[in-house]
Formats: sequence, structure tokens, C-alpha cells
Amino acid sequence: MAIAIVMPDRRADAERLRDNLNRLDDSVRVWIWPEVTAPDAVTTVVSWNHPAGALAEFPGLGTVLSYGAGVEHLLADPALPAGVAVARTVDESLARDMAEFVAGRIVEHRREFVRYREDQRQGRWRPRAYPSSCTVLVLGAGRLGSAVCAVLAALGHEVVAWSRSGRPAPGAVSCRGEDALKRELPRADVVVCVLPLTEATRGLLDRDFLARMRPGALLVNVGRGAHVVEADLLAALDEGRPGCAALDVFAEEPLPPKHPFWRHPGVTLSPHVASLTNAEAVAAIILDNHRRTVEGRPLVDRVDPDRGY
Ligand code: NDP
Ligand code: OXD
Repeated sequence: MAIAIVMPDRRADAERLRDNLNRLDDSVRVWIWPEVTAPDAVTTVVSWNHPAGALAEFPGLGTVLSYGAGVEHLLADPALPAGVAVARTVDESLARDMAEFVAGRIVEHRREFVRYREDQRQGRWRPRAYPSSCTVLVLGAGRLGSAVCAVLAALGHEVVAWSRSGRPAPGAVSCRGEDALKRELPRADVVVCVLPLTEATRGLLDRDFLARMRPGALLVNVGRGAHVVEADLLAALDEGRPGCAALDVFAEEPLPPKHPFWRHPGVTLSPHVASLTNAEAVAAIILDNHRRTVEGRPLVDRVDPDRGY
């Protein structure tokens, strides 16, 4: 009845998680892959980008927990053993940090922080007017999207939340379906993508989608890079619709050095840091789901593999 942490590209996080799990319950054995001394004992894997085939090392595996909100890296593994449950790990700080990041990108854009920084460099005193509020369309009204909606509404913006079911989101008008998307896109000054990556959402932000955006609008993508058809976005930016994009996630990460996004004047980018899982904050959630696995109780935040999130 042990936990294996399989996060080869996040060794420091893996160590912090192991130490926090041990602090909470020193009777639970926790190994960091590949240093697993008794693979037969592992019932729970905590994964972030685990290498192909790694899950097959654990014959008693019951649950794979994503070390974060997204699970596409798990569901895409053809070697994910049938019958193994998948759950994600989302705590309040992940949602709060996402809301802060998105609000920050919108404030930076609307209040022209970059231009004031340049004015300062040039010794220019040049106040500019700004609109009193804006309309923000948030794609995805889940744990993170609803936190984004709440913060943007608290800042006085008109917020529209688009989701599969039209689920209510705090401070937002909710909607669902393609017609609603077509109606809301041209009205939005800002479009925020905080969707999970599934077969239904891959490539959603394509040429047609972008052509419906308001000229000069801001696109913020904090979902996954593959939500955006990157070549279509580059062409759309060159036409000014959207006017600019704040991108935190990319089809290929790290973003290749020669990728045009690096130097495009309409793109502000960040290296997939909108919201980072905090090993201290999630240790109790992971331990709880491990105990649920061992005791055969329902998992918290279990993923529906057919739905893909
Ligand atoms: P949730 O599962 O809680 O919410 C997903 C939301 O997306 C739900 O509102 C759901 O609708 C909606 N949705 C799913 N499929 C569709 C669809 N086909 N059409 C319309 N709406 C759809 O996810 P989280 O909010 O926790 O996380 C969202 C994503 O954020 C993660 O999957 C991950 O990709 C990304 N992320 C990015 C980070 C970063 O640092 N950049 C950090 C953490 C997460 P409904 O409510 O009807 O089910
Ligand atoms: C996540 C992420 O899904 O960090 O948690 O992107």
C-alpha cells in the first residue's frame, strides 16, 4: 500500500511532495520513481508527464493522480492499465493563483503597463484614458474558470462563462453551445481559455473562432497550447483580430527557440506558470485519495475518461 511519485522532469517538486506526505503520515511508504524498491506494493501513482510504460511497473496499481488540474497527459497514455482510476489534484491555491494570473494579464493590457514602463525609460509623462470596464468571455467554468470569473466580476468587468453544461459561475452570465459562443465572441474585449484539453476542445481556437473575435481584443490562453491552432493565431494577429495574445501554454513545451511567438509584437508569453501546484498545499489531498484507493472508497476529483476531464 505505497505511493510512487513519477514526475521525472519535476524532481524538486517530487521531493517536496514526498517530504510533506511523510510529515502527514510517516506510516505510508512513498517512493520517487525510478527508485521504487517494491513496485508490487504501489497502489497509487502521482504523475506529471510520466514516461511511456512507467505505469506498467506497478501490478497492484489502483489509482493514478495527476499532480495538477490537467489530465490529458495521463489519458493519452495507451499503456494506462484498464480499470485504473484517474483523479486530478486541485486545491484552492491553484484556483486563486490562476485567477490572479489572468486578472494580471488583463490589467497589464487594459492599463497599458508596458507602455508606461517605456514612457518611464524615455522620461515621458503621458497619461492615457482607459475604458471603465470590459467584457470578458471565459471559456471553461470549472474549478479554475469559476475562480477567474469571480475575480474578474469583483473587478467590475462584465463576465460571460461558457462551458459544456452552462454551469453557473460566480459573478458571470453562463452559457453553453456553439450558438452562444458565436454570439458572445464578437462582444468580448477579452477571451480567456481555461478549458481542459479533450478531443472536443483540441483546436477550438482556430481560424473561424479567431475571425469572430473583436478587432483589438485580447486573447489569454492558460488552458493548453493545443486549444489554439498556432498558425491560425499568427495569421489572425497579423490581421489585428485578436489584437494581442497572452499565452502561457503551447503546443510544444518548452516553446522551441525559433518559434515565431517569441518575437511576435502581439504576443506576451510565459512558460506555463499561470498556476503551479504547491506540494505543501496538495499533500493532504493526495494522501486522502491514496487512503480512499486503499480502502476502496470513491476518489475526490475523479476523472471521467470518456469525457476526458
Ligand atoms: P474543470 O474540469 O474543473 O473544468 C473544466 C471546465 O471546462 C468545465 O466548466 C467544463 O464544462 C468545461 N468544458 C469541458 N469541455 C468542454 C467543451 N467541450 N465545451 C465547453 N466547455 C467545456 O477544470 P479546471 O478548471 O480545474 O482546469 C481547467 C484546465 O486549466 C486544466 O485542464 C488545465 O489544462 C489548465 N491548467 C493550466 C494551468 C497553467 O498553469 N496554465 C494550471 C492548471 C490548469 P462543465 O462545467 O459543463 O463540465
Ligand atoms: C495543471 C498545470 O494542469 O500545471 O495543473 O497545467
